[in-house]
Amino acid sequence: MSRILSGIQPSGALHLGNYFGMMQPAIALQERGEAFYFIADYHALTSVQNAARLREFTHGVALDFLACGLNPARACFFRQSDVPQVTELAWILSNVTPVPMLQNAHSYKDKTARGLPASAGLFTYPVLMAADILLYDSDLVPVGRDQKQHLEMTRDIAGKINELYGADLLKLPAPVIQETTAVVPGLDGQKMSKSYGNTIEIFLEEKALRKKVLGLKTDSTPLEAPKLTEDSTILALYRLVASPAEVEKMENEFRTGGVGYGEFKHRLFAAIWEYFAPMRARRAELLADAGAVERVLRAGAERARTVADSTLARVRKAVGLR
Ligand code: AQP
Repeated sequence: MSRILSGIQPSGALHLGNYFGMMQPAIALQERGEAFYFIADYHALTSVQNAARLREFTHGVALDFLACGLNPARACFFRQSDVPQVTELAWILSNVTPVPMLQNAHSYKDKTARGLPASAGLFTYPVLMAADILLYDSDLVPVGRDQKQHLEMTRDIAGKINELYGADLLKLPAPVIQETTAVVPGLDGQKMSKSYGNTIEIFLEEKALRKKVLGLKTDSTPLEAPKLTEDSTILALYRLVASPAEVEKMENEFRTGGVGYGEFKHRLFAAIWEYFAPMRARRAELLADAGAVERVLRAGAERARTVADSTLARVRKAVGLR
């Protein structure tokens, strides 16, 4: 049976990019293998440096993931920092990781270019991510396209360890990237991302969600004129949440003209609101049980630690740490 692993950072509220890029495929895969999903709170320290906020985001992301359909009876769901073994593996891996490889990481270059301090944590992020994946002998890693390069680095690092210490020591994982949702665009048409300030959060209040969606950037094509379907953010998002018939109708109206962007945005808002209605209901149920999220995370951590201990013992022995 395949082992599936994925993580999500508690660095803010979850958005449509997180949901369609990673959470939805991860939720679908939990039925097809042995899944390990975690809240990447060590990773979030690279950007969240306020203890109360980190705790609040960690709880919030866990709650939202469960509300979206993560089933703790199928998937082992845990907090990354509850299995600190991962940091020891990251240290071991860092010794075979070439600095130029890390210097080439798009995400590091992008984040520092946008003003995030170039800390050692941000720089070595891909090594910790490799440890996350390799610690659980993962076969498949559902991610958005922005994580593809990090997965390649994980395979390179595992390959180097295996070359040095034994061919089968670490399992080489494969990414699972769904082409249709590989890059979900944000309000300005760029990749939806917290650090671009262009996100549509899944669990916004109705009024706030409407306001955000109506604020989506469009060109100045007048109401009566035909509109371009290619590269339309409205259509790209609508395809994720509306039925095929609704999408076809909107595409036709784009081509023929006569309907304005304002009307399309209202329809997009309504479709997003409806799509997430069952998740909102489940979230309200979870909120009513104060200890529910914590219980799931603790049980998950216990199970994850068993796997982590066994991999780490194997690696420690192979590299000569005992
Ligand atoms: N726009 C997106 N399209 C498709 N997939 C996406 N993911 C994120 N944004 C998109 C996927 O979500 C998973 C969790 O990612 P993360 O925890 O690393 O969050 P993130 O990538 O840090 O999210 P942001 O909003 O882009 O945060 P910043 O701005 O801090 O980098 C991953 O599998 C990711 O691919």
